[in-house]
Amino acid sequence: MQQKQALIVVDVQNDFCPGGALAVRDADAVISILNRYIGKFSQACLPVIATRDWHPAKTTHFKNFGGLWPAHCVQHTKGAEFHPGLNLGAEAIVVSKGTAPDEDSYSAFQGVDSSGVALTELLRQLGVETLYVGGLATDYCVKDTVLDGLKRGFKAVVLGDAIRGVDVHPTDSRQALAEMNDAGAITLNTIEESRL
Ligand code: VGL
Ligand code: ZN
Repeated sequence: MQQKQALIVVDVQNDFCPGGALAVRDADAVISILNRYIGKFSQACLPVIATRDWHPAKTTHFKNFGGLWPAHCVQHTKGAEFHPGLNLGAEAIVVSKGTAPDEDSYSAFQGVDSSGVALTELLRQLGVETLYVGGLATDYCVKDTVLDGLKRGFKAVVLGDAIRGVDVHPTDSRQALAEMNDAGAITLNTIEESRL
């Protein structure tokens, strides 16, 4: 595997998985695929970054306070925990986003690590050039993270079979993938993984 790559596992949290407050259909199907990528990246000593939606109980992101969504991924709740099936090693870097009560953004580039370092800064410090992005949800956080990454000069590879979308409208995920590809992201499916 070439160097200067990082894996970004987006928001694989209980609330986005079956039974969660904002469950994404078939979300748990991404877990075993992402576990294999996590294994590959860890083995190659390449960074693994796990993002999480990390909201306060009151935020303009939630329906009750003027936003779009039912309450989800509230800080320190079970719903905000990573799915127990996700094998994040101790070396995984956790990036939290959506933490401000007036924040209604989706991109992981709005997030910070446990020391408050922003994602762009982290990636630059690690010498990362290419982002491999999978997780939830295709039409929100995955999309905005990939588009933001491209804007900031990173190359982006979308892990095509390791993403699932909310699909408020049935074609949202398909459109999101098309938008990411139009902006310059490549899609990789595990069948083609031998390229890594
Ligand atoms: C997300 C909806 C609401 C996401 C976060 O991470 O894709 N989607 N909050
Ligand atoms: Zn959210």
